[in-house]
Amino acid sequence: MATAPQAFTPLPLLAPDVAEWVESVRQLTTPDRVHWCDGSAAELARLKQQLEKSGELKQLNQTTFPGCHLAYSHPSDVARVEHLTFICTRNKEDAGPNNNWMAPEEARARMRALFKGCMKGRTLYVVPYCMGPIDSPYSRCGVEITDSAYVVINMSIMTRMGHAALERIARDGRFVKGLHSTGELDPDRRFIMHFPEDLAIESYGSGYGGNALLGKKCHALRIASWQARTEGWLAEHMLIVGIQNPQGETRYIAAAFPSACGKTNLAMLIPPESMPGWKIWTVGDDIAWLHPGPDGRLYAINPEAGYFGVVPGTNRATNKNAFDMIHRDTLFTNVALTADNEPWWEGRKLNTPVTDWQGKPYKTADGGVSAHPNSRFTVAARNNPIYSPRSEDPMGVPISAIVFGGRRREVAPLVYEARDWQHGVLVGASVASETTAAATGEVGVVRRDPMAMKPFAGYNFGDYWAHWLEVGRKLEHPPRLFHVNWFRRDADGKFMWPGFGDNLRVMEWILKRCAGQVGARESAIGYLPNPGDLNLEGANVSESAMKELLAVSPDAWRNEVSEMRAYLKEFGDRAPAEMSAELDGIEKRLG
Ligand code: OXD
Ligand code: MN
Repeated sequence: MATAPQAFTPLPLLAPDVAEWVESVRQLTTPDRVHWCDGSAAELARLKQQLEKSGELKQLNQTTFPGCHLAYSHPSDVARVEHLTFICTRNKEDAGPNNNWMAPEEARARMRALFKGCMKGRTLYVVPYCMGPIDSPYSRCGVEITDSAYVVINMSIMTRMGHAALERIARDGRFVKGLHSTGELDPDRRFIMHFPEDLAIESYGSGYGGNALLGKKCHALRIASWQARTEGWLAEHMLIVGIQNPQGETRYIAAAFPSACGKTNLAMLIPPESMPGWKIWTVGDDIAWLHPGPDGRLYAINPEAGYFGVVPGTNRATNKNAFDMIHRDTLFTNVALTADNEPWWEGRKLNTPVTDWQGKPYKTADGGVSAHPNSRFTVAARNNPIYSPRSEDPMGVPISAIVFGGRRREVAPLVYEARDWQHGVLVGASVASETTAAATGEVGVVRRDPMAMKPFAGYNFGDYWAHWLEVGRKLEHPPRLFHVNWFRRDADGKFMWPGFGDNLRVMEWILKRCAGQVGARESAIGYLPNPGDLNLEGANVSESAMKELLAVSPDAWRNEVSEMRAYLKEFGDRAPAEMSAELDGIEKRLG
């Protein structure tokens, strides 16, 4: 598999730019070997064997978890690192107050010093990948160079990786350059740098998730959002789901939620028993690339081919589809282990752990968690029992509604509809959420996370909202825009909405709104369901809870508007005037 150090192999002749770049990186990083990944099953099997031998990968119980493995990360390397993530545009204003910025020359110089000789004794893997179906005009390609075989295995699941991607790069004549090294896994020598003007990413010192699988957050969101702005489309942190009603009609919704608000659960939703005849199809669970289509509607593709999902909390009751899906051909990272060599996590329900997410003996009596709260599964989307065949459609799926959501104890009602696209852009920009474990930092603090893109927009949010407005103007039949909040709590701190499968009730109302089949109550903040229009048959929600879930408190919203004004101010002139006009409108309607 691994070849002697070499400058060229027959493959790169297909894409000479790739070969030149790989050679320059080889000279800088001085690996012992260079391996061009072809994406074959044999290659994958060899890589897994190699990591099993070195102890970096552990085979799990092959009777109950066939094809499944476990990897442990370095204990200091368990999540994305936003404070070490930079957007390096020539002009600081282009990165905006929403990003950390570093001048490109300074960033390049720092990274060059880190990468110099860093692959000595290691293999340099060249990973050509395509984000989106290979034959879609909406797909975009990249090449990740990495010294981590674990990253290669993840990329082979998460993207269309190998030969076909390299061929497409040769046809496209362009690709995103991603350079990654795990370095020493030293938090003081860790940076995730983005150079949108050069379509380039440089990541050093982490082997974890979004820091290291460069196709995902770095390319498909940060770099792609920049590319999308220059090309007239949107790269968004959204799931895409097909919802089939009992009449057999399927409509598609894209939905943006901050990390760990149940995106994967919504994308793989299981209808409650009291809603027979409904069916859900997953197109994507994390990222959507949205393009105005020839018929004036908005079309979405999922650029990814797999899921990198949070494990804890997954069980038969919360998400049976996901639970079943991760029982074969799944790579687990940082979960615990049972005595029978099965993966274990908090909320799995079955069995008990004997070792924790670092492989150390675990005693239940200690009270701490055994699986890391941000432990993950990497699994092919095709493993999903409700994988939508339309995921492979090169033209994508038409989007009827875009749904924004956050994790809010109060203020935001269960669901409301924006008055129009422009108001909807403000609604999206106002998304806020209580923080969770997916990013390092404090848990439980409310932070603004516009369109759930705070950690992922590759440029100034002011310009980003202007671009959203621009895309809306181009759409003859734009999707309707909504906001949901599954996380409202009562005075005792208890969740008021059952969530999970019951969220389909809200989706049903949303789709009825899109089809013009149901009216709504106009309020200062948008349209809310009329009492009785939300299908609650078989749901365990009291009438009084429902009333509270759909209430709009003028005081709380006046406060929300003034907070939002202060937030927009941070973006100065770059924040579109339309957004303040929308805030004026809400304030006026609040009276
Ligand atoms: C993710 C995230 O990992 O949003 O998908 O943090
Ligand atoms: Mn995400």
